[in-house]
Amino acid sequence: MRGWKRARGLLFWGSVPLIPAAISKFLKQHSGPLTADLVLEPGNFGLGKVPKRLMPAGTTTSICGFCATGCQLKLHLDDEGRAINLSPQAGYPVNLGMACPKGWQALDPLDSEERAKVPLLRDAETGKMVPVGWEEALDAFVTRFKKIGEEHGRESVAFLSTGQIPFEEMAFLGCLFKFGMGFLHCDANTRQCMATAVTAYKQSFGFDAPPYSYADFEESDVIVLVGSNLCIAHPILWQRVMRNKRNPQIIVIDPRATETAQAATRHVKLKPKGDLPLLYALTHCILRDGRTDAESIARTEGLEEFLEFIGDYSPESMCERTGMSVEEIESLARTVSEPGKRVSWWWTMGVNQSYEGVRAAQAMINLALITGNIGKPGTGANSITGQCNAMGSRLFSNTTSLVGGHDFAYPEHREKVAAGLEIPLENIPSETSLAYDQIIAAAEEGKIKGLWIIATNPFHSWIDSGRLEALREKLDFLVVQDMYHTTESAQAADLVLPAAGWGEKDGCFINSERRIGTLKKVRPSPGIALSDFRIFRLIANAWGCGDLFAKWTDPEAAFRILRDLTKGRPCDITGLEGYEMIDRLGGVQWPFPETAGDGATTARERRLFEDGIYYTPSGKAKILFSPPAEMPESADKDYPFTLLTGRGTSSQWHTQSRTAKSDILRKLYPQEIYVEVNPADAARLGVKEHDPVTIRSRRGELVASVYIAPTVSAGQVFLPMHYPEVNRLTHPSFDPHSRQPNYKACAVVLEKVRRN
Ligand SMILES: Nc1nc2c(c(=O)[nH]1)N[C@H]1C(S)=C(S)[C@@H](COP(=O)(O)OP(=O)(O)OC[C@H]3O[C@@H](n4cnc5c(=O)[nH]c(N)nc54)[C@H](O)[C@@H]3O)O[C@H]1N2
Ligand SMILES: Nc1nc2c(c(=O)[nH]1)N[C@H]1C(S)=C(S)[C@@H](COP(=O)(O)OP(=O)(O)OC[C@H]3O[C@@H](n4cnc5c(=O)[nH]c(N)nc54)[C@H](O)[C@@H]3O)O[C@H]1N2
Ligand code: SF4
Ligand SMILES: [Mo]
Repeated sequence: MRGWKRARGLLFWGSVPLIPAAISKFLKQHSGPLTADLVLEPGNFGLGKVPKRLMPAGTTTSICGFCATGCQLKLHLDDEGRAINLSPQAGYPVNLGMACPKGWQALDPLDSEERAKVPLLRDAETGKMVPVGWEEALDAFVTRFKKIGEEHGRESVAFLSTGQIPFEEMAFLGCLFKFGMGFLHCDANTRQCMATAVTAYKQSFGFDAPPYSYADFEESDVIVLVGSNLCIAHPILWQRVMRNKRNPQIIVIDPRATETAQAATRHVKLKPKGDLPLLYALTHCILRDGRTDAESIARTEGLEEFLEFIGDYSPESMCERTGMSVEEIESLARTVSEPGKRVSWWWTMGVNQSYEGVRAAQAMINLALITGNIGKPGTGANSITGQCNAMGSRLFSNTTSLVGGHDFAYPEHREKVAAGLEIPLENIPSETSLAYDQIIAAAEEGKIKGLWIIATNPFHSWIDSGRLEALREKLDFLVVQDMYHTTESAQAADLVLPAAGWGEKDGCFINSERRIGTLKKVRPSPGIALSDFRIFRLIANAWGCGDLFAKWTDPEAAFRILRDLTKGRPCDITGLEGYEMIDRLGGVQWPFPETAGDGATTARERRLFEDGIYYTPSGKAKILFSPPAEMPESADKDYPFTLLTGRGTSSQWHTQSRTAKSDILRKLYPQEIYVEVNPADAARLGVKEHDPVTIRSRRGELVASVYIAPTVSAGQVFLPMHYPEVNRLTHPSFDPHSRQPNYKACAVVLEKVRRN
């Protein structure tokens, strides 16, 4: 039997796309719930057609599947409804007809030969990955994970997922895993990325609510970008800054002279992790000089304690920690508190990826609150999200928060969600999951024995990634569900589930400014790859809990279930009928309650807190702070350089599984790993441009080509995260409140590679 199945798998492998006769034979041989589910999704078998509704006059639209800017792309379709080309959508309120190189080339990664086209299962005897059909794959999935669960309990299987699939899929996964399969621990790569902002907002505002709209970039007098390289990471948001007609001051706070810093009006070359000391010193000056807004302060609580605390943070005492002079700090403090000026604070990974990111983010929130820069045009304490659906994951993934902007800890939330989903209340745990790093640690300790990885590539992207390879040996069963079978994580798997990618499925993303937009299926997925949504349906049925999710028939049905769950929450979107309405309105920012009415539908860009009412029980924002801590691993005699990491070019995306598949994008970035080295350091080390150097940390080493540039200060080096070696060096330290990894600073040593 096994041989037959394997042969069938091989048939699929070798003959993709399948001929219709082979498909119908396959379907006939495999009737029952599995087949019914496969049939539900026309177009999955290579030759299917895209539903007619997606083809108005030969074009349709989709939100880009890379960054959280959320540009809308116009897809040009052939007679069969397949996208053959695309262009940025003119008139969409986000990108106004623009797109960056990744957006323009978004179709390229779909055609790669490295696509996972059939499930692959590791053969116990040979250790090789063998193509199998869906039934065998599902059988292995269910048998192996059930066995682990039965032997070791509900804490022994975990999943790690993503901010890059539609939220309907994220919600299905989170609900299936916790309420259907009955496991507890799950997290996503949003922990690597947004956990700090989530925690900061939740604690300060009472809900994870980025308050701004992109229009604020254009309406601000002083734009402060902290640890944010917009020109590379959010190029279209930089274009929005460039549209600002108020002649704004643009201040970039970053240890590196990034592309954005070079284009700004002022670059504050901060010492790595000098953010919290600097922000407190600025606050000290502003409070000392009374450059505050009484009305806004009246809407806060905790100021008295803060006043006492901030006395210790004079600019004089913070020079050492920030690398700045008293004059520089005083002048910056005046600029960000100029009466009558609209000041907006924006931050990204330079802040979030830190051992004290939450407090640094809250230090900006505090500054906005005390200077009255919130709830008004051109203001805000604004976290820019990273992945296309990071915000969707925050509201709907059912990992850290209970689906729909709820909390696992509150009985009334659990009751509401149980009723809304029509599932037994006892299926909803009151405990929260372990965070990502705790899941990894539990796997290392042998407590977690089964791991399911969906749309993320931690064997490349996780901090101190060398640990994952060692951990691999400890896992009884590792499942990776990805578009490609060649990612570092997929290659480590026991079972690879082939997933459809962006462009091959429907659903919604939520961008940085809380705007919900739709994506469309405009391509069949290759081989027998299925959308993640369909894979979760198949797993639900195979696991025996399909009945619980009977109403989750397709993404839009799931959307409606999720929409109804948000009723009465800050993220209430009950005013949305469905996908067609979202498209008609040009994307819709949450909240959008039933009561929003037509007035709200015409207000295309909305910010929160215009009424000064926050989501805390008192309605007031909380001022939160704690003393800055020491860097977990700073440069020393043996490891004299501070290693910074981040995005390299606008054409590279994370672990490069997608962007490396585009011929055009590949021409736009360096193929080999390079390290930015200050000219003085290069001279001292005796290295020239393009010389190979070994970079070693206490955890691992790599060889990179030298790129001599004054963009980094002496004593610092920068490595782009897109090369798999980089995270072998990073130091596994975490913010205590958000458990976000501290990717951006650790100690390394550089040595010239001696040629024989
Ligand atoms: N082209 C491209 N665009 C992307 C992505 C991509 O992979 N490629 N990824 C997307 C995702 S998921 C994310 S999260 C965003 C990330 O967007 P960004 O956060 O803007 O990008 P990074 O380069 O990771 O980090 C920003 C800056 O933080 C600086 N930094 C390092 N340490 C410190 C510090 O201690 N303090 C301060 N103030 N700054 C510091 C770095 O020098 C770097 O220039 O980009 C999104 N957009
Ligand atoms: N040193 C260092 N490390 C970092 C960072 C840093 O600044 N420095 N940044 C961190 C940040 S902010 C982030 S967000 C992470 C990103 O880290 P990852 O999430 O690991 O990176 P990606 O390459 O985006 O991985 C996404 C995976 O999902 C697959 N995929 C894409 N679409 C789909 C789909 O629709 N379905 C399925 N099933 N699979 C799909 C892709 O092929 C890819 O393998 O990296 C983190 N790592
Ligand atoms: S800026 Fe972001 S959303 Fe816009 S096209 Fe580029 S990657 Fe896509
Ligand atoms: Mo991210």
